[in-house]
Formats: sequence, C-alpha cells, structure tokens
Amino acid sequence: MFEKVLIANRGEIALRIERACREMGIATVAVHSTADADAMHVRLADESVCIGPPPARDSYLNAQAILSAAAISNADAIHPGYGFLSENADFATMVEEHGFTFIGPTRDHIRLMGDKIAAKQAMKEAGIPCIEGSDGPVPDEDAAVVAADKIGYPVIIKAVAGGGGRGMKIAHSRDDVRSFYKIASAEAEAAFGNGAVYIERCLLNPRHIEIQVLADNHGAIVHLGDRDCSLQRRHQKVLEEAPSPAINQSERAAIGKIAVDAMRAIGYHNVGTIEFLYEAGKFYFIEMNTRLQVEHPVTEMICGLDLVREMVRVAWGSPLGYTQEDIRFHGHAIECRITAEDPLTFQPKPGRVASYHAPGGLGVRVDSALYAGYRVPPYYDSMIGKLIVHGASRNECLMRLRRALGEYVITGMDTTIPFYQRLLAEPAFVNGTYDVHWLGHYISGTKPGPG
Ligand code: MV4
Repeated sequence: MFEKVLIANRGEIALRIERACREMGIATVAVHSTADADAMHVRLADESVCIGPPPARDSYLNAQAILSAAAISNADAIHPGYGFLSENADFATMVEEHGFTFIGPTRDHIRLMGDKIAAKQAMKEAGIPCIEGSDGPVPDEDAAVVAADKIGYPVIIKAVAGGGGRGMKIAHSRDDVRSFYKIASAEAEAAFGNGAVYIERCLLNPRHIEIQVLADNHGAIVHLGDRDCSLQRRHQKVLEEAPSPAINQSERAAIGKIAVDAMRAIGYHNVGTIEFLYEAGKFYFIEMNTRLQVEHPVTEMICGLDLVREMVRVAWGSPLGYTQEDIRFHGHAIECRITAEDPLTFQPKPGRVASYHAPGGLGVRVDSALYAGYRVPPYYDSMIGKLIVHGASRNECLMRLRRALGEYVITGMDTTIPFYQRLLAEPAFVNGTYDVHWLGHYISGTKPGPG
C-alpha cells in the first residue's frame, strides 16, 4: 500500500482525505497557500508544504508547485479531491509522468468526459439513455436554427467544453436561438477557451439524479445507488440526498445496472458519477464527473463504504473484494452545504470564527475544517462545512436535520444555517416534490423587500 499520499486540495475535503489515509496507516502531506498556513488540514497532516500565494491559480491550481511538493516530500501518490485540478487530464498525466500515482480515474476518461459531446457519444454507444439533440457542435446560428427546428422547442444551448450549467441558454423560438447562439458561444469561449456549443431538447421541470459508480482495475464494477441533487441555486448544489425521493426501487436498480454496464463497456476505473436529468419516468444523461463529489457522504452513510478509502485501494491496484450483491443500502441521508454567506442574499461573508460548536448525536456527521479563531479566507469557495444526517427514513432525516441545525454554532460571520432552518419548513421540500428550478423560485420569492 502507498506509504505517503499528498493531498492536492484544502478545506473539508483535504481533511476528509487525511482521515481516510490516517485510518489506513498512510502518511499525509498537506499543501497550502500562504492564506491557509493556519488551516486545519495543515495542522492534522503529517507534513505540509507551502505551494504559493493565496490566489488559486498560483497555489492549488499550480501543477508544477504541487508536483515539486510531492517530489520533496517523497510522496507515492496524489489525491486531487474535487474542484481545482481534480478533472484536469493534463495534471493527471503530469502526475503519472513524474512517477506518482494519480488517485482517481484514468487521464483518458477524465479527458473524454471533459468534452461534453464526446462524452455523450461514448455513453450513448455504451447504452446510456441520452436526450435528443444536435449530434455534434453547431458551427453557426443558421445550423443552430436548423437543429432546433428538427428537435422541437424549447431547446437548450450548451458549451461543448462546459459543464455545471455554465454558459447554458434556454431558447423557446428561432429568434431566441439566433440571439442566444452568439451569446452562448461567446461565453463559452471566454470561460473555457472553446466557443463550440451544441443543442438539446430542453426538459422544463427535470430533477437532477446521479449514480455513483466504483470500479477497480480488474473488471469489478459496482454502483452505490443514486443521489438527488435537484436543490440547486445558480447551478450550485445546495442540498443533496440519497436515495432520491422521486424514484422507486425498480427504477433505481434499472438505471444502476445501465450505469454499471456502460462503465464496463468503456473500461472505467475508480470513482465516477453519472449525472442524469429525470422527468416523467425517464432518465437522460447530461454529463459524467470523473472525480469524488462534494456530496459523496450521503452515499457513504446509506451504503457504509468509505469512498476515499476505496479510491486509494483501487489506485493501489487492490480488487474491490465485493460485488453488487454485497452492497446493501440502509435508510436515507441528507447533506446541507453550509456556506459563509448571507442566509437571505447569499452574498459571500467570510470572516473569523469567534466560536464554533458542531452538532453530534446519533446519525449526525459534520465534515468541516472550521475551528474557533479560524479566519475563513476570501480567496476560495464559500463552503465552510457539510452537515450530513442519516436516518432510517427521509422523515427521520428531516427531524434530525432540524435538531442538528439548531445545535450548530458558528459565530463571527453570517452562515446559511438559518436558510436551511427555513427550508426545512417548506412543504415542497418536505414532501420531496421539488425540481431543479424550485429553489431559484423559492429564494427569489423570499428576497427581502426594499429598505
Ligand atoms: C439540461 C436541462 C434541461 N434540458 N439539459 C444544468 C447544468 C448541467 N448539469 C446540465 N443542466 C441542465 N441541463 C436539458 N436538455 C436543465 C439543466 C439544469 C438547469 C437548467 C437551467 C437552469 C437551472 C438548471 C439546474 C439544474 C439543471
């Protein structure tokens, strides 16, 4: 087994990876920017290396600095976490070329799934249901109109190099397509350095349901159930739960098998998440994430596996050691992403943690790197922790979540805890009938009046 792993990330996910490594007897190397010198992931690691000034592009996105840190600390492998370089195929390649093991999927699968057209084509050939659309990028607005007419309105224009909803436009008419095509292409060029866009039939009220898969290097592949991530604000997931309240056991088993068969067809290794839109009883592939996801804890809570440990084991070359029949799901889990933001306007409000007390008790998990006295740096994502609850049913999770949120003390800055306390009283959330647009409408409806 690896003797030393460098964690190329920060915050709660760096801590999460450290915890799994420490339990496996693997030494850990933390990397940090000068802004994170006092961060908990640095304190808990066996050793740490400063990799640059605060801006992510000079530190956590600085591949050369990270590889140098791995070399001087004599690490065997690098775990990228999520975000930053976790889905950068060039980085995965550099890691392997420098003699370290990249703990994650292969560089080829990372690259394939980063191209949304190639990904969709590969998944379609592997038997994954996809939504009808232009079979490739549309080169100009005339071609976009022809494609949209053929598909039928409304259509959605997406960036080939995009993902996560960036640069997406919904068009209800030919005029919309003409005007939005140029905007979407320009936004894609600006955001991804690639202005290519494609078109799909637009689902108006879908849910976002994703399937967690895990494969070793010897042909064993399992799915670890589904997660419902339909509660989103501006394409940022806010709350996730497993299993989805919108699908039944037979749908779950069917889409899980389709996912596993597709992973086998493409020879996938390590963790992966296949994202679907779900509407009127049908699943439609939207994209595949070749990384560990923020919301992985809700899957861990219902299946009892430590996904980071499984990533490390698989990267080492160990067999999974279990089959789909061995995977058992128990109960329900819900995760709230706690952010240092105004609970009404969601304006980022980083600051210094004056006092900190995390909730506990049966079925409560907090993944956070906060501590009393810690100053949340303004340079990175505003997520300061994840509150996860597990229970025998969704209702038990709701009761437990209400109780845990009431216990959670973070003073010295605004957090979204009060937002979640209000959310848990909303009927559409409580009865689980929300789609991907519901939260946006709910929040805009609650924006404070003038004055
Ligand atoms: C869609 C869609 C409807 N129809 N594709 C959003 C980000 C990325 N995961 C894909 N997304 C969507 N793709 C088709 N064909 C709806 C979404 C979507 C969404 C769209 C607009 C506004 C908010 C949204 C939130 C989640 C998903």
